This record gives sequence, C-alpha cells and structure tokens, in this order.
Amino acid sequence: MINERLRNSMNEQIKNELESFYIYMSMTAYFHTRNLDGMAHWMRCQAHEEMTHAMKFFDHINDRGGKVVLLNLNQLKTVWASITEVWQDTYEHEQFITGKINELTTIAREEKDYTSEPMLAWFSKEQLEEEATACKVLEQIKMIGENQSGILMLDRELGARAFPPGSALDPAAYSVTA
Ligand code: OFO
Repeated sequence: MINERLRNSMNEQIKNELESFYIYMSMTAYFHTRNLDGMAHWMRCQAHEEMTHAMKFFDHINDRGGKVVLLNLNQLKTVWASITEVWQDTYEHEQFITGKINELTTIAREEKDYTSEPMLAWFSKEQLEEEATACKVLEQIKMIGENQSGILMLDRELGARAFPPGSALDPAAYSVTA
C-alpha cells in the first residue's frame, strides 16, 4: 500500500504531467501559427511523452492500492512573444518538473516508501535528458538569432523526431482519409 503523503504528492504530479502535456500542445498550436511545422511536430512528440509520464504515476498509484484523484488543470499560456521565449519556457518548465521529481524522491525516502524509488530514479534520468535537450535547442536558437535560414534548418531537424510507435497523437493513428 502506498504511503498517503506520497500518494497525495503523486496525484499532484499527475496534474503536473498532464499540464506538461497541455503546455506542449499549446506550444504545438503556436508553432503552427508561425509556420514552423517541424517545431510543432517536436512539441507534439514531447506532449506524447508527458501523457505517458502522467500514466506512469497513474498506474503506480493504482498498483500500490491507492486512489488516483485527477485535479483541475490551470489555464496555461497560449501566446509567446518569440520562438526563443517558447524554448526558454520549455527549459524552465523541465527544470520545474525536475524539482518536483526531487521532492517526490525526498518524500519517498522520508516515508521509507522504497517501492517507489526505482520509478522515481527513472524519472530523474528522464529529466536529465529532457533538460539537456531543451537547453541545447534554446542555446542553438540564441546562436541563430534573426537568421531566417538558420531557423528553417533547425525547424527541419526538429521535425525529424519520430513518434513512438502507436502514439495516439500521431496523425497517422486517426486519419479519416487513411
Ligand atoms: Fe518533461 O518530463 Fe514529464 O513532465
């Protein structure tokens, strides 16, 4: 049975992960308005990952005999002043999530909930990768500056990210014309 304090914090984390999903879909929509379909695609792939993160916590609480409680999501940002601002927000958001994973790890240890530790260690590693990726793209955007062809090249590169097989966010999964 999952420790109650940890369960409550994991329910909060489901909300954080679903908000991550929502943030990245909002960024997807923004990039489409800027005709940066590669960046839109990258954000959509990222949104897929966030949904799977939410579900990992969802399943963990269930598997441990706890009750999942879905909390209200906040109204999120829908407009950005620049491409740089979107990537800055992405990097800051991933740092925020890393802080939340660290808090969960602290609670698991304080409450001696050792069963949760392997999953939380997986999230720590995942956050290391996600922060590093967001930071790298942000720094590249800063290097490119106002150079339009540089932005288009990066857009193409980010557009090459592959959807995980079977992703419900992959347009191929629900295309009515296919
Ligand atoms: Fe970005 O890793 Fe979950 O939130």
